[in-house]
Amino acid sequence: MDIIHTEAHRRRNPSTELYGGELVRPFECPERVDHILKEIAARALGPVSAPRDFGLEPVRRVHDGAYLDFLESCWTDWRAAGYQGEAIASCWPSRAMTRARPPREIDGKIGYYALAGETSISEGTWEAARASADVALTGQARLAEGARTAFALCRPPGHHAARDMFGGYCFLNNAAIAAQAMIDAGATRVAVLDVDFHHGNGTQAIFYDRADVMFLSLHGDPDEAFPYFLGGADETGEGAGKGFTVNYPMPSGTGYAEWSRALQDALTRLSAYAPSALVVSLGVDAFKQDPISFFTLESADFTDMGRRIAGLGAPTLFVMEGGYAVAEIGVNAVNVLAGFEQGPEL
Ligand code: SP5
Ligand code: ZN
Repeated sequence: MDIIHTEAHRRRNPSTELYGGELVRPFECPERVDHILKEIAARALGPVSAPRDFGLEPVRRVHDGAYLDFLESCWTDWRAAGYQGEAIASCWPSRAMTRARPPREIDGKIGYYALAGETSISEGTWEAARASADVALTGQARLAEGARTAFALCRPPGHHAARDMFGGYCFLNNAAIAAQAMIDAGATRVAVLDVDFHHGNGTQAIFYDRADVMFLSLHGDPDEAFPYFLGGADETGEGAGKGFTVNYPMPSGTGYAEWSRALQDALTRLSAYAPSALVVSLGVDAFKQDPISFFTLESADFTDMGRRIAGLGAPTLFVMEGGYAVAEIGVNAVNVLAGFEQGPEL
């Protein structure tokens, strides 16, 4: 399997995440990628190559221009304001305040564009986020050139990022950017299957009113898990997109028996949709030892997950998302990819 990776992800290395009222070292850290690369090498999964530079045009197909300007200038503006810490939002256009437009000043601007306060913006974040989108786009290009599958080792992750919002450790929605690039290259039906523990609120919102990109997500029930305000089973799309969003929220303690039944249902619906390409938002935070999640998947379950996804028979781009049990992230992610290559049980 072709693997796309760049060391530019290291430019995303914040020292703070707002967690439980404290500033802690972020769960989403550079070592995550080291562990994945180590496992890729140990199991000879395939060649690792660098991304191409696609520029901002394919990113603009998904994200708002003023939002991209904000991401690019945020760190400079924050430092210019005289702050010593990393850039964190502290005021939002809440339900009580409807003057929802980006203010000129950086504190207001970051609150306008933030969907969560845990994620700091730090030096190099924009550069790393751009490189991460290029990793996804390079994977998409491999599929367009005829590859059956590729692994975009994206970091930072993307699925929480909406058209003009960052948060949940995400800035640019790599999976959505790749899916849109597939459409722009002529595909008429693309699907995004999101197996990250958290609901892919950004991806859902981006494609909510469209029938050309189906979105299916298995995740912790938003009643008890981040991102809390999207991801219910009653969200099924709107307008032309009605019926093309499918959510499987599941409660605390969910194990693979129940999780895989949801996956099987998703795969049945996908099979009926018959996409010309599939993007898998590959988070491995459904793992039982994940420090911020509450499903109980075992490492071996990730292999089975990959095998089942292979059963669809669609050209498949895997895009890395979350997973915070850092020591096991390599085994769990590569298990999915190796399971996919192995193919379904006959
Ligand atoms: C890409 C991705 O996986 N993003 C996840 C972002 C989650 N950020 C919020 C974390 C809040 C954790 N609260 C967990 C409580 C555990 N006791
Ligand atoms: Zn996640």
